Amino acid sequence: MTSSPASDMRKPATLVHTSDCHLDKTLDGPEQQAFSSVVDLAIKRDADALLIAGDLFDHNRVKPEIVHWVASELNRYSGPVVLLVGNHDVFHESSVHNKHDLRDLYEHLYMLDQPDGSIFDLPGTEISVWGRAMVEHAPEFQPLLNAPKARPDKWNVIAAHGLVNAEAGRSSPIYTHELNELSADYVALGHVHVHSVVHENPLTMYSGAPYHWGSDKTGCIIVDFVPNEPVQAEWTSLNE
Ligand SMILES: [Mn+2]
Repeated sequence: MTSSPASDMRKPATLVHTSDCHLDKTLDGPEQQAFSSVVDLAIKRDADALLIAGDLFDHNRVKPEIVHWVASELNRYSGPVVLLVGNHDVFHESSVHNKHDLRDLYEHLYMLDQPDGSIFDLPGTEISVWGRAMVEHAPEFQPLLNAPKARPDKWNVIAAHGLVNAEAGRSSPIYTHELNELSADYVALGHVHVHSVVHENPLTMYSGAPYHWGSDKTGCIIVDFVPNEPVQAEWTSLNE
């Protein structure tokens, strides 16, 4: 969609998309086990990158042990990891991400930390990820505002944490008309804990949480970018 088939020189790439991990309380809790399974899947599928679309942490008082544990898990993978914040770990002054900067603990971490948006071209791959850091979960925060145009030499991914087609007054709204206007190969959403396909063009999905209480349906999304083919994104169970 971002270039004509004849000129598509991009190398194939695989991205693992997760969100809403809500790591918080204890080591060896179900949230931790599910996060480990996501890392296992990224390793097994030899993914070029891992994207966490917000709410990696459940709150801003997360103990340093949890943050160090996350870094040790990411080190098992060792590829580029893109981190967007969500409403549970918003990027304000007392954010968990200001107290414990994962970038100090994991050298391949790319943090979308700019409220007006930032973009990373991930090394070793042609995947590029843009997203806006949430500072306040409020109706004024528009996760997709001023998203950049896709570049033909990149797999253009947009990451956003918010609520699709929210009623007026809800926080961090994402609207269908905005999705229609995006130019991207894939839009990776977080916030809703159950996986869904939100939009077809560009392909837009909530990954769902790797674990959420009361459900045995835990998983994440594997996105395959192949030149001259539609983007393939498939929700994959972590229970197998
Ligand atoms: Mn959220």
